[in-house]
Amino acid sequence: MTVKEELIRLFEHNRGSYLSGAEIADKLGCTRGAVWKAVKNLQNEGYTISAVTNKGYCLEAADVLSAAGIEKYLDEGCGAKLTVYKETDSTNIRLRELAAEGAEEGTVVAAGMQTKGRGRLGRSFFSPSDTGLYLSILIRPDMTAADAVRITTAAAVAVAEAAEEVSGRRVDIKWVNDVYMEDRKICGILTEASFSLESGGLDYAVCGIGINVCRPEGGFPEEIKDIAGEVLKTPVEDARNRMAGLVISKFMKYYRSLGENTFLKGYRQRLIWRGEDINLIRGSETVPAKLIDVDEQCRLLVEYPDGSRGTISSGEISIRRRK
Ligand code: BT5
Repeated sequence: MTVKEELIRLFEHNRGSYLSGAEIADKLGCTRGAVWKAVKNLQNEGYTISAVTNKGYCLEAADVLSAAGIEKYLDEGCGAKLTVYKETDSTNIRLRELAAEGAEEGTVVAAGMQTKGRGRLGRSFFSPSDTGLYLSILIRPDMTAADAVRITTAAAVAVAEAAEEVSGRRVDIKWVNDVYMEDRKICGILTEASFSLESGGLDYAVCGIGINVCRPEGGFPEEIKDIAGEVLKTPVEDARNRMAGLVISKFMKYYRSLGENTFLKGYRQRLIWRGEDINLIRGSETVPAKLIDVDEQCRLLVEYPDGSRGTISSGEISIRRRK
């Protein structure tokens, strides 16, 4: 670990308290000059560190995403191995590379900003700096392609619970991969999987989660200004690290009991538009239906205008409420 990484860990565990340069140098086994240099580096990365003569250095309230910051909120034994970037193209792309190189289950790539955030079907996911949280979790489950939808649905429940805990507000889930608050999308989930040609089973899956924790400065761009929302109306200290720690811990908990569908109750409780008229949209085709529920396989249960019922697998279908 570099002096800078050790220093941020020390600061994170002593938030709000002053530590003298000599004390830090002693704890980290380096020179005071090296401490000063590391402090400067952290300040350049966006950490607010005050330096006061005769008192030392202090990490002020800040919301900078970091491995040490996230670790504070991880459940013991959750088994996550974190790599955190200030900025990257897409955490899913980064993690898929690591997965192909043999990275272990529980490897997580998180970023404070993405330049090529991806949604489903080639759509993009707006991923500005400072206000959003973008993370991907690697798992290597023994499951078939049909069962892989549970990964996305379990992640949606993990995000919903975390957002409720941090904001105190109610969260809804729109089948299959969107998380909503007050009719606005606060999170999208994209699970990308790689299958083994020999077994036909899953080799690995990368579950990518993008959350608008706060409102971006200047608001959301025109294309999504009527759709997107944020978890927190007013910023809360350390919100992104806390959200990240909670989401990862909750997801890993649900993942460990994926076969027992322990997340399904939480998914159904938050399922949006139950009993309402919706349109099922596949490409240019639109089919009217009523949303009934999700079944044990996380397929959408719908009723058509002629009274017949059907189940829809996630695939390439989107749903919209009929006004
Ligand atoms: C998703 O796709 O919502 C999945 C988004 C997954 C993003 C995460 S971030 C970490 C990881 N790395 C990645 O590169 N991706 C994952 P979809 O259901 O296709 O929705 C995309 C649509 O949501 C867009 O076409 C917009 O209409 C809308 N949208 C885009 N950015 C948004 C945002 N920040 N908040 C709310 N809605 C957004």
